[in-house]
Order: sequence, then structure tokens, then C-alpha cells
Amino acid sequence: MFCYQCQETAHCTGCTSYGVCGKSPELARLQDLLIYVTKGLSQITTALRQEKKGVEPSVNHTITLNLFTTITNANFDNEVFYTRILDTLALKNNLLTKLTHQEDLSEAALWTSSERSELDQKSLTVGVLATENEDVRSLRELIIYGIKGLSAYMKHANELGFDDETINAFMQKGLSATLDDSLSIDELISLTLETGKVGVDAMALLDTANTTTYGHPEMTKVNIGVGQNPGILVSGHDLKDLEQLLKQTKGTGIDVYTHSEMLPAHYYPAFKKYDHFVGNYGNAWHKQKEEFESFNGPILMTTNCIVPPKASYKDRLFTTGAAGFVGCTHITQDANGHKDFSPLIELAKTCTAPTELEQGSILGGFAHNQVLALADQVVDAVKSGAIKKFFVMAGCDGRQASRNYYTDFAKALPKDTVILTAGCAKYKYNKLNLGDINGIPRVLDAGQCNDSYSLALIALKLKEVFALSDINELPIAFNIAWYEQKAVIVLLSLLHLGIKNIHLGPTLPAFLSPNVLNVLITHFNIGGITSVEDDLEMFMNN
Ligand code: FSO
Ligand code: SF4
Repeated sequence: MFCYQCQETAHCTGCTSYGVCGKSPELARLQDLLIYVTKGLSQITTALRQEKKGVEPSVNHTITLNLFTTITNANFDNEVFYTRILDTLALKNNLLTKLTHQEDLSEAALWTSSERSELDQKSLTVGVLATENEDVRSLRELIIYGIKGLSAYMKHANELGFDDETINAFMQKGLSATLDDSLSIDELISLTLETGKVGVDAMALLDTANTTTYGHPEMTKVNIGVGQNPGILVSGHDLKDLEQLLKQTKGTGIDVYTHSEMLPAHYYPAFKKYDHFVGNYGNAWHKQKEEFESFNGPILMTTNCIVPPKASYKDRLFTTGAAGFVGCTHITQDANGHKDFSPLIELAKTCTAPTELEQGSILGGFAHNQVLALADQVVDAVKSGAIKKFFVMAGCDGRQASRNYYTDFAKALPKDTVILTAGCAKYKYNKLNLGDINGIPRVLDAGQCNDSYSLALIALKLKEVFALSDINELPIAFNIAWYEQKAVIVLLSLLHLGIKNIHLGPTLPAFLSPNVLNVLITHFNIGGITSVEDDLEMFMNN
């Protein structure tokens, strides 16, 4: 196997014998094959669009789901991958019959089989290392990981009835381009930047989907203690799943808690009407082994960030959507989009209440609408010098000890600075009680990783208010933590918006070859992190 798509990749170079995330070599090669056939399918759909033949939304959704299923920590069930590969091949063969010009199609578009043994054989030959040139490989993977991140955001928007043919067409064009040996490095670089542009579009679409359906996030205190009733814990990012679960648990005596990236659900007006939606339990994804054990009740993983479960709670772990783990019950969706969560509810009734981890509350809900409502206050604070600088510290948390840098960095920041955050990175400092500046909290949490879009909107608004010609003239520094592929699309989106001097940690992506990294340094002045002291000095003096 060879996989280097996430920040925790072995030795910062690549997982070659087993994934640090728990991905086995078999699972890795099946994911490689699923990506390969999905690229082939995308080449066909791209050609069909060129022939003005149109592509059904269901085909777009197959591609989106295939990509999402291969995101780090999303799905650990080999059988799911065999099924998705065979379904994709069948779909591909069907669409091929509609395509007039097939002469330029690649092997990925034309290859097919229905024999598992042939799938197994093929899967060994189509991985990342099949691209020999290290710079081409680096750019291809950068584009693919960005598009994987996009797929997650599209899937959530789709669940709420929002879609966009232009974004789907781009995703497929981008995947198809990674099969094209004739593209130059420059062409691949411009495709990378275009991926960032579409990333902004997809985050905007999801923002519209979320806010239209559930209202605008608002300043909210979220309880981090526990109640007396048994609970169901919901993790991941899918708000629609949470909504269905809240409806089905109403009046059952079961409480519902959020975990990790689901915390921002509390900020939406639509979820506040549920009295049994009581709080957030625990921290970011990587602490789940301890926290799921002490939760005592069923846990629903709606998206990625599954850590292979311990036997002590495996029978309480349920998956849905793109998530999956062999041996855990998977909740499926019927043709009307309905999911039946009664297995979790029945199990919860037999469980004890969660064991208390902590008490108190955390404050969040500072997505664009809420921050813009405070705009006058914020602008006054900047003008008076009460706020000297904003630090965008969005992104991900992870298990490496080196990430304590972010807690130390947040603690060391001068008192006249404000942290803008989104994603699970916030758990490194959202319980530190960093205080406020004239009533403006020093940690403003916009929401999930996709709500980084809000942070971009806030920056653009400040640029307008201060009548600046360049967003980089704002007193905003970017010290971003990353883990998986959604952070890649967030990064590419920020680059598309023209943001420079982004620092990325705890380590730079292994999939950036020295030459590709050089391009990012030359054009965007991207950097890594060093020590809290040195970085603070560098950021405050820039
Ligand atoms: Fe991932 Fe990061 Fe949003 Fe976390 S980008 S790791 S659990 O912030 O979640 O999807
Ligand atoms: Fe390794 Fe990350 Fe790939 Fe898992 S997703 S195999 S940890 S690089």
C-alpha cells in the first residue's frame, strides 16, 4: 500500500505497511481502485457533457459518494468498497454506450470486470505511485484530495436538497484531468487553483443549504456537562442526520449530545427547539476511544473521523452515509431520504446515562451572519486599537503530541488578539477561557470546517470596511492546522481568495513534492510552523 493523503501519514512520508489511521493494505488498494474507476467514470461524464448529452444527478451523486467514502477515517468496510467499485463499473459501462467519441478515452474509462479476483489484481496497480513523475504525482494528488474535500461538502448540501451542476462538472473534469499524461505542470497548477475557486463555490452552496434549512448560527452557550437520562452521541458533520435523530428521539426520554465536529449544530436556531438536545460531550475525534467508552450509550458516526473502535463499545457504534466500519450496524436511507434510527433508540433505553467528563459551557456560533451583526463593535475595537490582530486558527485537531503547539500558541497570544476558528482545531483552545475584548470573545468559533467560508466572508467584509485594496493588508494572520482532505479544499479556497502567508501545521503535507511546495512558497508565501515564541514574533511583526 501507499497512502500519504493525511497529516498523520507514517514518518511524514507515506503509510506503506499499515495506515496510522487503521487502514489495512487491502482496504487501501480497494480505495485506490475505487478512485481509479471513479476517475474513469468522470472521464466519460466529462466527454458526455462535451457531446451535450447531459449527466443525471444520480451519476454525480455516485461520484461524490465514492470520493467521500475514501476520505481519511470515513469507511473501514472492505465490502462497501467492492460494492461501490462494481456499481461504478456497471454505471460506467452503461454510460459508455451513450458516448459517440470513445477514441480518446483512457484505460481507466474502458477497463471493466465483474470478478473479484480481477478487481484484486487490478487494485494493486492503480495506486498513487502509478504516476512516476514526483511533481505530476504531487499535483494530481493535491487536486484529487481537494476534490475529495469538495465531495464531502457537496454531499451535505445534496442531503438538504441543494446541488450545482457546475460544481459537479468541475469535480469530474478535475478527476479526469488526473488521467491525462499530456497536461503540463503549469496546466496542473492552474487546475489546482481552479479547484480552490470551486471550493469557495461549494462552501457557499453548503452555507446556503445549512442556513436556509436551519437558520443562521447565532451566539450560543453550549453545555459540556451531562444529564441524568441515557443519551445518543452524534459525531461527524451531517446536520440532516442529526435532525432526523432529534425528531425520532423526541419524547422518548433519551437525550442527544453532539461530539467533535457536530458541536456547531447547537448554534442553529432550528435545533434549539429540542429540549432533549442537551449538550456536547467530549472533544475532537482523536479522543473517541476514551470518550465513547464513558459515554455509555449509542454513538452515531455520520461522516469521517472514525477511530477503529474498542471492543468495549463497538456494539454501540453505528454508522450512516459515507461512514462505515465492519461489524458496526450501518443505518441506511430509504428512497425518500428517511433513516430509521430505532435500533439506536432501543439500545439507548437499555443504557446508563453518560459519565460526566467536565462541567460548564463553551461559547460559539460566530458564523458570518452573527459576526456581521457585531461588525460595528468589531470595527470600533480595531480602530481604537483594542483588537490588534486576528488569528485564523481554523482546521483540524489530531492525536500527535506536537499539536499541543496550538494550545500553547493560543495561551501565548497577546490579550489584544482574537482567534477566528472553524473545524475541530478549536478543541485545542475552546475551553481555555481566554476572555473577551470589550465584550467580543477572544475565540470566535464559526462552526464546522466548511464554515471556514464564514471566516473568508468576515475577512472580505473587513477589507471592504477598511477600504483596502488587498486582503493581505488586513491585520489577520493564518496559522492553520490540518489533518485530512477537507482541510485541503479549505486551504486551496483560501489561496484562491488571494490570501498569502498561510502557515500550515503541525507538518506540511507529505504529498507536496519539493518543487510543488516551492511553487506554493513563491506564489503564496506558504510556510510551516516552528516554535510558539518564534512564530508569535513572526506573526505579530508581519
Ligand atoms: Fe476534518 Fe478537520 Fe471537519 Fe475535523 S477537516 S478533521 S473532525 O476538522 O472535521 O472534517
Ligand atoms: Fe496513512 Fe493517513 Fe492514508 Fe490513513 S489516510 S493510510 S494515516 S496517510
